[in-house]
Amino acid sequence: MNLGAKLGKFGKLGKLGKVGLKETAAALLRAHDGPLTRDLLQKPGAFGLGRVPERLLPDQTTTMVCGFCSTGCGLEIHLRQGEAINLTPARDYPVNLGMACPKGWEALTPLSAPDRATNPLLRDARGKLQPVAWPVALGAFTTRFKEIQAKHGPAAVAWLGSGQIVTEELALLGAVGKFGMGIVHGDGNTRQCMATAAVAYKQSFGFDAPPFTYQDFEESDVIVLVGSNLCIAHPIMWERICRNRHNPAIVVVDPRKTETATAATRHFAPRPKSDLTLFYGLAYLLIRNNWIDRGFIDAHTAGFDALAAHVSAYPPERVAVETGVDETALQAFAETIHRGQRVSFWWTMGVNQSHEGVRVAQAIINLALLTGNIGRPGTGANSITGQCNAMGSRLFSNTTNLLGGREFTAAADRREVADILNIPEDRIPRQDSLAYDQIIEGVAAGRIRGLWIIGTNPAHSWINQGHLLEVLGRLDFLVVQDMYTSTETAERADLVLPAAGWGEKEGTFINSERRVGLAKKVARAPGQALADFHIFRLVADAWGCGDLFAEWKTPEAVFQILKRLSKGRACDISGIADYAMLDQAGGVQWPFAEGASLPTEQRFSQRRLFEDGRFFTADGRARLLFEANQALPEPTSPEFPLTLMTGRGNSSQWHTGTRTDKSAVLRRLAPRGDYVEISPADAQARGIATNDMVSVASRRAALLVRAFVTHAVQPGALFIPMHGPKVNKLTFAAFDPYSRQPAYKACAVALTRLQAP
Ligand SMILES: Nc1nc2c(c(=O)[nH]1)N[C@H]1C(S)=C(S)[C@@H](COP(=O)(O)OP(=O)(O)OC[C@H]3O[C@@H](n4cnc5c(=O)[nH]c(N)nc54)[C@H](O)[C@@H]3O)O[C@H]1N2
Ligand SMILES: Nc1nc2c(c(=O)[nH]1)N[C@H]1C(S)=C(S)[C@@H](COP(=O)(O)OP(=O)(O)OC[C@H]3O[C@@H](n4cnc5c(=O)[nH]c(N)nc54)[C@H](O)[C@@H]3O)O[C@H]1N2
Ligand code: SF4
Ligand SMILES: [Mo]
Repeated sequence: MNLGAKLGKFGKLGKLGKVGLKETAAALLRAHDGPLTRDLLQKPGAFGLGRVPERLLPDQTTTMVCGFCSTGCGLEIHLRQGEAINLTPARDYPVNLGMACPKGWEALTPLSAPDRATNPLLRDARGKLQPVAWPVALGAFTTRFKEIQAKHGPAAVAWLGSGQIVTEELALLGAVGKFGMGIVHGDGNTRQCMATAAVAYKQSFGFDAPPFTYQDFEESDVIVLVGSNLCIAHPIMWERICRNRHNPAIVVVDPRKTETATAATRHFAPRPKSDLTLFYGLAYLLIRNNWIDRGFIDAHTAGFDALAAHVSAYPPERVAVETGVDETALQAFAETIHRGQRVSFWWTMGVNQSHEGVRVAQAIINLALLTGNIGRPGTGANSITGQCNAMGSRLFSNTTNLLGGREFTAAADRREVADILNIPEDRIPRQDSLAYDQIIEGVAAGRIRGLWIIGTNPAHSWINQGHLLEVLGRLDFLVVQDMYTSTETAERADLVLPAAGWGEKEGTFINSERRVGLAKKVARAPGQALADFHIFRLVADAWGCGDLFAEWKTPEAVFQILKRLSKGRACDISGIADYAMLDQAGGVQWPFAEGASLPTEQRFSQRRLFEDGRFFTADGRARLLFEANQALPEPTSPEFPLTLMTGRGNSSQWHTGTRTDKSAVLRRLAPRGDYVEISPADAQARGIATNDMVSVASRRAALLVRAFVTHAVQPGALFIPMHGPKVNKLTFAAFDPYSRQPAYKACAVALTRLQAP
């Protein structure tokens, strides 16, 4: 089918005219991939465009994965003269089957925003950010960071990365940072998001391995969603549930009556942060009624007797008092699980962002293990991921673990990586990185003086913002590498490095179901902005360690390195030949070892883990793990009597809004300004009506927002979306002790109506 005919299918696109091969070739000539390192330093300005992959030539429509959430939908990008002009959801892609949410539909718009970073910016003597040429920027980067390291030791420079850049970039950053520049501490925004699930899986299953495939949404007869507002945060996963033909019971566990709870068949609304008690209470009932799978437990798990003893202290009477879920409801919940033939448990931030999140996640994992609901279609203890490449960052960012899920502290692992990468072993740190919050505290204490922030906006998104802003101000040198100059974090930088974004560069993302998908370059980055990949290569060269990474020339070359790093491990991707194979297959789920084959039709390309009941622990058994409840870090008090929860507000706003706020369509779909959800009881007690201006105050700050009185929240609780820039002024910096993930979803606040002037 020629381009005109192909695009003609989409009414929205209108008439495109003919795109001649000549014009395309000219576009290809204008765009080049060139050796972007030393050449570039000598010839600034002659770079930046990357290669338009040749496979785009024949039909001018190409499929690539979305760069917002972890669903990883396939989008068909329609090109004219080598550049994207529009997109439509891919119908054959096994993830989304022709669907996309508003962010996906609008994914190209943020690329042309006027506040794109087009030049490196360096703060001058008068404190103003001024455009500079790349060589000057790289000079400042290396001089300042090297000075800091020389004076205060290598660990005095740290980085914070992102689950929103491609795996190849994450691996290059991790390798250049730790093996090249001698940086000891690097972490990323995946800590805010997935650390709890990663640690829970590692402890329970022996590897950070979400077991499911999206087809499980369609195969289950009972679907339990915990702390997950799937309808707005992962709308296409919700669409997959809507395709389920087994008339499933859909059970939502969320203190709020969310969009998802409203669409469910049953909603349990426990008090905020009472999940651990609730799930131990369910385990109690399942065990007491003998609604468990003894055969599975004996063959494939360890720790049953101890768990049974532990949960015996959680009878329904206690659970009802502590959670607010009454005994009849609890009994019904247990029965629903028992009756299900294929029960799947799914969780997201309502679980991960908690002071005891790891144990809550494991309490959910325990329910799946106790009832043998794992390794079969429609089952599983399934953590839903957040960002498009949180899974890539969990495996290959060289931050929380050594490349490929290895240990920095294990000599054998270090040797293996040194051999695979052909680098001296003593370049590999022998210690774990500090976690994000510990890096921030390192800055506060003066141990960390230089910080390099890539693809994340902590000045908006980090917990207890007042403290963070104060701490950022103490840095000797702050480098921010972002697509935009206007982010709250970039505005505080000493040096801004302009980055290309999704759509302007190549590489792979790993989605929630472990599917490696391809992102492509379909647009030119503006001005002198460069792909993060090229920035990292330039940094390596400027630093003087470029030779160590001679093999890491292009994203696809790095993909080949990732294959070697994964070989023989749980996350084996050595069977994926190259990008072309990913492209043709509609992504490939790990593990996919050398020699494995794929079904011919993309949509049958589905795999789940643990079908043989063997887990990644040494003895092959999953661990049943548990612990006593921990006190809420900031309980309510007479002065601050309400619990504030935060999270996603709607399907068209993405986090700190740097991208989604640039689309007029998405702005239209989102509410204007900050608001707080208040229960009718709490509103009435304070004389508050919808649209009144109210103050929500915590011990740290007060926020003025619009009131939204709704039955969605229970008395005693409030909810404010995370998209407003000041929400985190209120939040209390508490962390899960094992995952060090911030507990964004509970702090004590007071609510008052502002008097009319
Ligand atoms: N539109 C949109 N989609 C997104 C994102 C976005 O910014 N915008 N971000 C992406 C990312 S990175 C992530 S991590 C995901 C997050 O996806 P979700 O985790 O689904 O989103 P949240 O709104 O943060 O939290 C989910 C729910 O947890 C509930 N909750 C709060 N406290 C508790 C509790 O104690 N127990 C229980 N059981 N529930 C509780 C909240 O009421 C909320 O409804 O979304 C992804 N998708
Ligand atoms: N109160 C509260 N706070 C929260 C949460 C909550 O539920 N409540 N949720 C937390 C969670 S789960 C998450 S994931 C975080 C997200 O927090 P952030 O990571 O701070 O949020 P984003 O807005 O996605 O920021 C990504 C930044 O990277 C830039 N960027 C995008 N693509 C690229 C690229 O390719 N290269 C480079 N160099 N830059 C790029 C964007 O412009 C943006 O500035 O927020 C956390 N904060
Ligand atoms: S659901 Fe997620 S991956 Fe799919 S289109 Fe929306 S933002 Fe993109
Ligand atoms: Mo997230």
